[in-house]
Amino acid sequence: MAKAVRVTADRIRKLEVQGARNVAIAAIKALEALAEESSAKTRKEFTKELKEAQATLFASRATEPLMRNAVRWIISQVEKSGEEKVATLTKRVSTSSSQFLKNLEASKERIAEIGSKRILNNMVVFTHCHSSTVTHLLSKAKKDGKTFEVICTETRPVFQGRITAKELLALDVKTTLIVDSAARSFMRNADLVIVGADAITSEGNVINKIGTGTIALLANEARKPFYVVSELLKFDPATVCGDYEQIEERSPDEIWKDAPEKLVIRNPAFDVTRRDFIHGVICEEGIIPPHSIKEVMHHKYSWIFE
Ligand code: RUB
Repeated sequence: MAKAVRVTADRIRKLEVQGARNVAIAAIKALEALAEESSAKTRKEFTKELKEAQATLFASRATEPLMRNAVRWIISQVEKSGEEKVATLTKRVSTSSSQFLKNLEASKERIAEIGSKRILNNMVVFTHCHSSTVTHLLSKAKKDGKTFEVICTETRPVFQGRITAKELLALDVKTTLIVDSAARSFMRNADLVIVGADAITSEGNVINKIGTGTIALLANEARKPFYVVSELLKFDPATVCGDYEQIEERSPDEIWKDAPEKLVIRNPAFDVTRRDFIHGVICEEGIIPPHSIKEVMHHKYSWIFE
C-alpha cells in the first residue's frame, strides 16, 4: 500500500483532517499520489492498487459519501479507459482528480453565492460544528458587506466549534460560542440556522455532526428556518437501494480518557435530521426541498446511479 494512502487514511481517522469536503479532497490527493508512486507494470496491477487504496480510504471514516463518490468516480474513469499503458492510466487519475476538485470548488462558490443571499443585515446565524462550506458562505456574506453575528456550539466531544469560531473571528464576524446543551436557551436569539452535511439519503434526510438533529428540533420549536448547506455529491446512492447510511461510532476516549472501567460510553459522530425539519438544502443547483434530492441527482449527476 502506498505511503500517501496510509498516511492520509490515518490522518482522516484521527480527525487531523475533518469535515466531509476536506476528507474527500485529502482522499483524492492520496489517490493521485498513489498513481504517481505506483510501481505497477500492467493495467491489472495498477487497478488492483487503486482498489486497495479505495478500501483503505473508505474504512478511514464510515459516514463520508462525498469521499466515496469521488474515489469511485476517479477509479471508474480509469476502468472505462481502454488504455493498457500504466503511464497513460496515471495521467487519467491525475486529470480526473483535477476535474473532480475543480467541480467541487465551483460548487462551493455557487453555494456561497446562493446561500449568502439569505444572510440579511443584523441577522443572528446559529451554526453547529465546523463546516468549511458554511464558513465559506458566511465569508462571502461578510465580503458582500453584510453585518451579522454568529452563535456557534462548541461541539463536544472534540470541539470543532472552536475551529468555526476562530475562522469567523478572523473574518471579523462577531461570534458567540456556547456549550452544546445551551442550544435551546440561545435558539430564541437566532434568526436562521445553517449547518453542513456529511451525507444526504434518498429520502432527503441529512446526516451531520451529532447534535444537528436536536438543533433542528429546537429550530422547529422556535420557528426558526433551518437550512442545510451541501454539495449534491454528498448524496449516498446506496440509500436508494435500501442501505442505511452507517453512523460512525468513535472511541470512548474522546469523551473520557480514564473513565471507570465498567462505564459504558457511546460516541456516535453523526445523527440524522429528518427532512421535515429542513427548510431547504442550499446546493449548487439552488435551494431545493430535501425530498427532491433524488430527482436533482438524476438530472445533474446521473453517473452516481451507475
Ligand atoms: C464535520 C461535520 C460537518 C460536515 C460538513 O464532522 O459534521 O458539518 O462534515 O463539512 P467531523 P464540510 O468534524 O467529525 O468531520 O462542509 O466542510 O464538508
